[in-house]
Amino acid sequence: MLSIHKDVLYALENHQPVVALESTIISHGMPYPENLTMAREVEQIIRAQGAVPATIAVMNGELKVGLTEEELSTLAQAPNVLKLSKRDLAYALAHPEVIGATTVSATLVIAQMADIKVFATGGLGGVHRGGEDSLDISRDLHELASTNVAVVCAGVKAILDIERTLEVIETLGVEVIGYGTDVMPGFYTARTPYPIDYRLDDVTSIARVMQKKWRNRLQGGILVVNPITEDYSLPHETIEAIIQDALHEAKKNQIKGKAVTPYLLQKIVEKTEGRSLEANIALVKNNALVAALIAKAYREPS
Ligand code: PSU
Ligand code: MN
Repeated sequence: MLSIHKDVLYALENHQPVVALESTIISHGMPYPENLTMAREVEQIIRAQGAVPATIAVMNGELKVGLTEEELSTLAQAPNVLKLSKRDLAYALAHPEVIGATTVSATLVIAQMADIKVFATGGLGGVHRGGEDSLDISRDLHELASTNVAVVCAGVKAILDIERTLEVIETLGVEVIGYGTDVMPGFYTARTPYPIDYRLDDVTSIARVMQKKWRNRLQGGILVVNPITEDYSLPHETIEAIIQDALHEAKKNQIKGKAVTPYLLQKIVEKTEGRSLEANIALVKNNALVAALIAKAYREPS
Protein backbone atom coordinates (compact mmCIF):
# COMPACT_ATOMS: atom_id res chain seq x y z
CA MET A 1 0.00 0.00 0.00
CA LEU A 2 2.85 2.37 0.80
CA SER A 3 5.49 2.76 -1.87
CA ILE A 4 8.62 3.28 0.21
CA HIS A 5 11.89 4.32 -1.46
CA LYS A 6 14.59 1.68 -0.94
CA ASP A 7 16.89 4.00 1.06
CA VAL A 8 14.04 4.89 3.39
CA LEU A 9 13.00 1.25 3.73
CA TYR A 10 16.56 0.22 4.59
CA ALA A 11 16.82 2.95 7.22
CA LEU A 12 13.46 2.06 8.78
CA GLU A 13 14.25 -1.65 8.91
CA ASN A 14 17.60 -0.95 10.53
CA HIS A 15 16.32 1.63 13.01
CA GLN A 16 18.27 4.44 11.44
CA PRO A 17 17.00 8.02 11.65
CA VAL A 18 14.50 9.13 9.00
CA VAL A 19 12.99 12.60 8.51
CA ALA A 20 9.66 13.01 6.69
CA LEU A 21 9.18 16.05 4.45
CA GLU A 22 5.99 17.47 2.99
CA SER A 23 5.65 18.30 -0.69
CA THR A 24 3.04 21.10 -0.87
CA ILE A 25 5.76 23.49 0.14
CA ILE A 26 7.51 22.45 -3.10
CA SER A 27 4.52 22.51 -5.49
CA HIS A 28 2.40 25.31 -4.03
CA GLY A 29 4.60 27.11 -1.51
CA MET A 30 7.44 28.30 -3.71
CA PRO A 31 8.04 29.11 -7.39
CA TYR A 32 10.11 26.98 -9.77
CA PRO A 33 13.11 26.63 -9.89
CA GLU A 34 13.80 27.82 -6.33
CA ASN A 35 11.44 25.11 -5.05
CA LEU A 36 13.42 22.29 -6.65
CA THR A 37 16.76 23.65 -5.44
CA MET A 38 15.28 23.97 -1.95
CA ALA A 39 13.89 20.41 -2.01
CA ARG A 40 17.24 18.95 -3.08
CA GLU A 41 19.23 20.98 -0.57
CA VAL A 42 16.90 20.05 2.26
CA GLU A 43 17.34 16.35 1.46
CA GLN A 44 21.11 16.89 1.33
CA ILE A 45 21.18 18.61 4.73
CA ILE A 46 19.41 15.61 6.26
CA ARG A 47 21.76 13.11 4.57
CA ALA A 48 24.81 15.07 5.73
CA GLN A 49 23.69 14.34 9.30
CA GLY A 50 23.51 10.62 8.63
CA ALA A 51 19.70 10.58 8.47
CA VAL A 52 17.52 9.65 5.50
CA PRO A 53 15.04 12.14 3.97
CA ALA A 54 11.59 10.86 3.03
CA THR A 55 9.72 13.39 0.91
CA ILE A 56 6.09 12.33 0.78
CA ALA A 57 3.66 12.69 -2.16
CA VAL A 58 1.01 10.76 -4.09
CA MET A 59 1.82 9.60 -7.63
CA ASN A 60 0.68 6.73 -9.87
CA GLY A 61 -2.05 5.95 -7.38
CA GLU A 62 0.51 5.24 -4.64
CA LEU A 63 1.41 6.81 -1.32
CA LYS A 64 5.08 7.58 -1.89
CA VAL A 65 7.49 7.72 1.02
CA GLY A 66 10.77 9.03 -0.38
CA LEU A 67 10.98 10.30 -3.95
CA THR A 68 13.45 9.68 -6.74
CA GLU A 69 15.27 12.64 -8.25
CA GLU A 70 12.92 12.44 -11.23
CA GLU A 71 9.78 12.39 -9.09
CA LEU A 72 11.01 15.38 -7.10
CA SER A 73 11.63 17.25 -10.32
CA THR A 74 8.14 16.41 -11.68
CA LEU A 75 6.53 17.59 -8.51
CA ALA A 76 8.42 20.88 -8.62
CA GLN A 77 7.36 21.82 -12.14
CA ALA A 78 4.27 19.93 -13.31
CA PRO A 79 1.52 22.52 -13.95
CA ASN A 80 -1.39 20.57 -12.50
CA VAL A 81 -0.18 19.22 -9.16
CA LEU A 82 -3.03 18.87 -6.66
CA LYS A 83 -2.66 20.11 -3.09
CA LEU A 84 -3.70 17.14 -0.98
CA SER A 85 -5.02 17.50 2.51
CA LYS A 86 -6.04 14.35 4.36
CA ARG A 87 -9.46 14.26 2.77
CA ASP A 88 -8.01 14.27 -0.76
CA LEU A 89 -5.85 11.16 -0.37
CA ALA A 90 -8.43 8.55 -1.38
CA TYR A 91 -9.43 10.49 -4.49
CA ALA A 92 -5.78 10.80 -5.53
CA LEU A 93 -5.23 7.06 -4.97
CA ALA A 94 -8.25 6.26 -7.14
CA HIS A 95 -6.86 8.43 -9.97
CA PRO A 96 -3.37 7.27 -10.96
CA GLU A 97 -2.99 10.21 -13.33
CA VAL A 98 -3.08 12.61 -10.35
CA ILE A 99 0.20 14.10 -9.20
CA GLY A 100 -0.48 15.09 -5.62
CA ALA A 101 1.59 17.10 -3.17
CA THR A 102 0.83 16.47 0.47
CA THR A 103 0.19 19.20 3.03
CA VAL A 104 1.31 18.80 6.62
CA SER A 105 -1.94 16.96 7.45
CA ALA A 106 -1.66 14.39 4.65
CA THR A 107 2.08 14.00 5.22
CA LEU A 108 1.44 13.24 8.90
CA VAL A 109 -1.04 10.50 7.99
CA ILE A 110 1.46 8.83 5.66
CA ALA A 111 4.47 9.35 7.98
CA GLN A 112 2.55 7.59 10.74
CA MET A 113 1.78 4.64 8.43
CA ALA A 114 5.49 4.34 7.67
CA ASP A 115 6.40 4.71 11.37
CA ILE A 116 8.47 7.86 10.83
CA LYS A 117 8.65 9.88 14.03
CA VAL A 118 10.13 13.21 12.91
CA PHE A 119 8.85 15.56 10.23
CA ALA A 120 10.31 18.88 9.07
CA THR A 121 8.35 21.65 7.38
CA GLY A 122 8.32 25.44 7.09
CA GLY A 123 5.22 26.70 8.80
CA LEU A 124 2.31 24.77 10.24
CA GLY A 125 -1.23 25.51 9.07
CA GLY A 126 -3.73 26.75 11.63
CA VAL A 127 -6.52 29.22 12.26
CA HIS A 128 -6.78 31.77 9.48
CA ARG A 129 -7.32 35.43 10.35
CA GLY A 130 -11.08 35.88 10.60
CA GLY A 131 -11.29 32.13 11.24
CA GLU A 132 -13.77 32.74 14.06
CA ASP A 133 -16.16 33.70 11.24
CA SER A 134 -15.04 31.65 8.24
CA LEU A 135 -14.13 28.55 10.32
CA ASP A 136 -11.05 28.22 8.10
CA ILE A 137 -8.86 26.11 10.35
CA SER A 138 -6.24 23.91 8.73
CA ARG A 139 -6.60 20.15 9.02
CA ASP A 140 -2.91 20.27 10.03
CA LEU A 141 -3.88 20.93 13.64
CA HIS A 142 -6.23 17.98 14.11
CA GLU A 143 -3.86 15.64 12.33
CA LEU A 144 -0.96 16.80 14.49
CA ALA A 145 -3.10 15.97 17.51
CA SER A 146 -3.80 12.43 16.36
CA THR A 147 -0.49 11.13 15.00
CA ASN A 148 2.58 10.18 17.03
CA VAL A 149 4.96 12.39 15.10
CA ALA A 150 7.10 15.38 16.12
CA VAL A 151 6.76 18.27 13.66
CA VAL A 152 9.62 20.77 13.45
CA CYS A 153 8.54 24.16 12.08
CA ALA A 154 9.37 27.87 12.36
CA GLY A 155 6.01 28.59 13.92
CA VAL A 156 2.68 28.71 12.20
CA LYS A 157 2.38 30.51 8.87
CA ALA A 158 2.66 34.27 9.37
CA ILE A 159 -0.59 34.83 7.45
CA LEU A 160 -2.56 33.12 10.24
CA ASP A 161 -4.05 34.20 13.55
CA ILE A 162 -1.20 32.99 15.78
CA GLU A 163 -2.97 33.53 19.10
CA ARG A 164 -6.10 31.58 18.12
CA THR A 165 -3.97 28.86 16.53
CA LEU A 166 -2.13 28.43 19.84
CA GLU A 167 -5.48 28.13 21.65
CA VAL A 168 -6.63 25.35 19.31
CA ILE A 169 -3.28 23.57 19.67
CA GLU A 170 -3.78 23.67 23.44
CA THR A 171 -7.36 22.38 23.16
CA LEU A 172 -6.15 19.50 21.02
CA GLY A 173 -3.61 18.48 23.66
CA VAL A 174 -0.41 19.08 21.71
CA GLU A 175 2.65 20.27 23.63
CA VAL A 176 4.68 23.08 22.07
CA ILE A 177 8.41 22.85 22.65
CA GLY A 178 10.58 25.86 21.85
CA TYR A 179 14.00 24.85 20.58
CA GLY A 180 16.09 27.60 22.15
CA THR A 181 13.11 29.92 22.55
CA ASP A 182 10.50 30.65 25.20
CA VAL A 183 8.17 32.54 22.88
CA MET A 184 6.40 31.39 19.75
CA PRO A 185 8.45 32.16 16.63
CA GLY A 186 6.61 34.07 13.89
CA PHE A 187 7.82 32.26 10.74
CA TYR A 188 9.50 35.25 9.00
CA THR A 189 10.43 36.68 12.39
CA ALA A 190 12.16 34.92 15.26
CA ARG A 191 9.87 36.12 18.03
CA THR A 192 6.21 36.90 18.70
CA PRO A 193 4.72 38.16 21.97
CA TYR A 194 3.12 34.76 22.68
CA PRO A 195 4.82 32.64 25.35
CA ILE A 196 5.03 28.87 25.07
CA ASP A 197 5.24 26.43 27.94
CA TYR A 198 8.47 24.57 27.37
CA ARG A 199 11.85 25.69 26.21
CA LEU A 200 14.48 23.02 25.55
CA ASP A 201 17.91 23.95 24.27
CA ASP A 202 19.23 20.57 23.15
CA VAL A 203 17.90 17.85 20.88
CA THR A 204 18.53 15.08 23.43
CA SER A 205 16.00 16.66 25.80
CA ILE A 206 13.46 16.92 22.98
CA ALA A 207 14.03 13.28 22.04
CA ARG A 208 13.46 12.31 25.68
CA VAL A 209 10.04 13.99 25.70
CA MET A 210 9.14 12.06 22.53
CA GLN A 211 10.27 8.78 24.06
CA LYS A 212 8.43 9.39 27.33
CA LYS A 213 5.26 10.44 25.55
CA TRP A 214 4.91 7.53 23.17
CA ARG A 215 6.45 4.81 25.33
CA ASN A 216 3.88 5.67 27.98
CA ARG A 217 1.12 5.44 25.40
CA LEU A 218 0.29 9.12 25.49
CA GLN A 219 -1.05 9.51 21.98
CA GLY A 220 -0.57 12.47 19.68
CA GLY A 221 1.96 14.73 18.06
CA ILE A 222 4.52 17.13 19.43
CA LEU A 223 5.16 20.57 17.97
CA VAL A 224 8.80 21.70 18.01
CA VAL A 225 9.19 25.35 17.09
CA ASN A 226 12.55 26.50 15.78
CA PRO A 227 12.98 30.24 15.16
CA ILE A 228 14.34 31.59 11.88
CA THR A 229 17.96 32.75 12.28
CA GLU A 230 18.48 36.50 12.72
CA ASP A 231 20.33 36.94 9.41
CA TYR A 232 17.21 35.94 7.43
CA SER A 233 14.55 37.27 9.75
CA LEU A 234 12.41 40.10 8.24
CA PRO A 235 11.32 43.18 10.25
CA HIS A 236 7.94 42.50 11.85
CA GLU A 237 6.28 45.80 10.79
CA THR A 238 7.33 45.44 7.14
CA ILE A 239 6.11 41.89 6.75
CA GLU A 240 2.91 42.56 8.68
CA ALA A 241 1.96 45.47 6.40
CA ILE A 242 2.59 43.28 3.38
CA ILE A 243 0.49 40.44 4.81
CA GLN A 244 -2.38 42.89 5.46
CA ASP A 245 -2.18 44.02 1.84
CA ALA A 246 -2.11 40.44 0.54
CA LEU A 247 -5.07 39.47 2.75
CA HIS A 248 -7.01 42.43 1.40
CA GLU A 249 -6.34 41.36 -2.19
CA ALA A 250 -7.30 37.75 -1.44
CA LYS A 251 -10.61 38.94 -0.05
CA LYS A 252 -11.24 41.26 -2.98
CA ASN A 253 -10.55 38.41 -5.41
CA GLN A 254 -12.70 35.98 -3.40
CA ILE A 255 -9.89 33.48 -2.86
CA LYS A 256 -11.21 30.74 -0.61
CA GLY A 257 -10.46 27.28 0.77
CA LYS A 258 -7.19 25.61 -0.04
CA ALA A 259 -6.27 28.29 -2.57
CA VAL A 260 -5.80 30.86 0.20
CA THR A 261 -2.33 29.86 1.41
CA PRO A 262 -0.64 29.55 -2.03
CA TYR A 263 -2.22 32.84 -3.15
CA LEU A 264 -1.01 34.76 -0.10
CA LEU A 265 2.49 33.29 -0.18
CA GLN A 266 2.90 34.24 -3.83
CA LYS A 267 1.66 37.81 -3.20
CA ILE A 268 4.07 38.15 -0.28
CA VAL A 269 7.00 37.01 -2.44
CA GLU A 270 6.06 39.65 -5.05
CA LYS A 271 5.66 42.42 -2.50
CA THR A 272 8.92 41.66 -0.67
CA GLU A 273 10.76 41.33 -3.99
CA GLY A 274 11.80 37.83 -3.12
CA ARG A 275 13.04 38.43 0.42
CA SER A 276 10.22 36.38 1.93
CA LEU A 277 11.20 33.52 -0.38
CA GLU A 278 14.82 33.65 0.82
CA ALA A 279 13.59 33.67 4.42
CA ASN A 280 11.22 30.77 3.73
CA ILE A 281 13.98 28.69 2.16
CA ALA A 282 16.41 29.46 4.99
CA LEU A 283 13.97 28.47 7.70
CA VAL A 284 12.99 25.21 6.01
CA LYS A 285 16.67 24.22 5.76
CA ASN A 286 17.20 25.12 9.38
CA ASN A 287 14.20 22.99 10.38
CA ALA A 288 15.51 20.06 8.33
CA LEU A 289 18.81 20.22 10.19
CA VAL A 290 17.16 20.31 13.61
CA ALA A 291 14.77 17.50 12.60
CA ALA A 292 17.70 15.32 11.51
CA LEU A 293 19.45 15.93 14.84
CA ILE A 294 16.26 15.09 16.75
CA ALA A 295 15.73 11.92 14.68
CA LYS A 296 19.27 10.84 15.54
CA ALA A 297 18.85 11.58 19.24
CA TYR A 298 15.51 9.74 19.27
CA ARG A 299 17.04 6.56 17.85
CA GLU A 300 20.04 6.57 20.18
CA PRO A 301 19.19 5.30 23.68
CA SER A 302 19.37 8.19 26.14
N1 PSU B 1 3.88 26.81 5.04
C1 PSU B 1 4.59 27.36 4.03
N2 PSU B 1 4.27 27.03 2.75
C2 PSU B 1 3.27 26.16 2.47
C3 PSU B 1 2.54 25.57 3.54
C4 PSU B 1 2.89 25.92 4.81
O1 PSU B 1 5.50 28.14 4.26
O2 PSU B 1 3.02 25.89 1.30
C5 PSU B 1 1.47 24.54 3.25
C6 PSU B 1 1.69 23.30 4.12
O3 PSU B 1 1.67 22.17 3.26
C7 PSU B 1 0.51 23.30 5.06
C8 PSU B 1 -0.54 23.91 4.19
O4 PSU B 1 0.17 22.02 5.50
O5 PSU B 1 0.16 24.98 3.58
C9 PSU B 1 -1.76 24.36 4.94
O6 PSU B 1 -2.73 24.72 4.03
P1 PSU B 1 -4.22 25.01 4.52
O7 PSU B 1 -4.14 26.30 5.30
O8 PSU B 1 -5.01 25.16 3.23
O9 PSU B 1 -4.64 23.85 5.34
MN1 MN C 1 -8.11 26.05 5.01
